[in-house]
Amino acid sequence: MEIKNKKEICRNWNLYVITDLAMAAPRNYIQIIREVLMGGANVVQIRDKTTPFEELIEVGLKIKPMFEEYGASLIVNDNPYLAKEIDADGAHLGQEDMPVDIAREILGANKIIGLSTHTKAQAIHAMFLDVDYIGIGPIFPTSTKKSEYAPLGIPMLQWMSREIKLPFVPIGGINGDNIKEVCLNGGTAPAVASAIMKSDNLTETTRELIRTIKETKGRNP
Ligand code: 3NM
Repeated sequence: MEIKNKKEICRNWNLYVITDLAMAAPRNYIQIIREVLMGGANVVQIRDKTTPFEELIEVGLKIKPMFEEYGASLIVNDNPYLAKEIDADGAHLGQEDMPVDIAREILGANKIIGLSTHTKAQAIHAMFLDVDYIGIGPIFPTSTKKSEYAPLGIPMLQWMSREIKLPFVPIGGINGDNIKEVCLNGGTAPAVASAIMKSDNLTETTRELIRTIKETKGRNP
C-alpha cells in the first residue's frame, strides 16, 4: 500500500485487531488474518513474542497480499526490522523498544510508526516524536499483557481527546461490553486482542464489534 497521508490512514482505522496465536489456537496466522479481514477490520497488528524471526518473515510474506486485497494496514509489533523485511505498513513500538528516531531510520518516511503510552506525560511527549499514532492503555484490566500501570479508565480517554493532537488507539480489556463506552469517549480505532482471538468465530465477532463502533460513532468505519 502506498501511504500518502499516514495520520489520515490511522484516523480511518475502525477496529485495531491484535493477534495472539496462543489464544486463537488451533487457527494459524493465515486463518486468523483472513477471518478478521473478512469481518471488516482495516488494521491488524502482528504481536508475537515467541515465533522466531525467520518464521515470522515467512508468515508476513504470506499474509501481506491479503492486506493488499482488503486495503487494510499491516502493523508489526516491536520489530521495525521485521516490518521492513515484509514491507508491512508500519511498526508499533513500546516504551522499552528502540527509540522512535532509530525505527524511523530503518523504516523510512512513508511507513507508519505507533508508540504505546501509559501516562499523560508519555502521551504529551509522543506529540514531539515522529510517530503517526499512539496507543493508550490499559484502559481496563487485562490479562493479555502484564503491565506496571493501573487501568486508566474512561476519564483518560476524555483527557486524551482534549489534549492530544495525534490519532490514538485505546487498548486494554476492551470487549463487546465496554466498546461502546470507549467509542463515546474518544480515540480512533479501539484495540482488541482477547475479545476477538478467543472467539469461536473471528469473522462474526469482528463484524459485531465494528457494527457497534459504527453505530456509536455515526460514521462509516
Ligand atoms: N498493550 P486485550 S494492553 C498489547 O496498555 C497491550 O499498552 C496494552 O489485549 C497497553 O484486548 C494490551 O486482550 C493487551 O486486553 C490488549
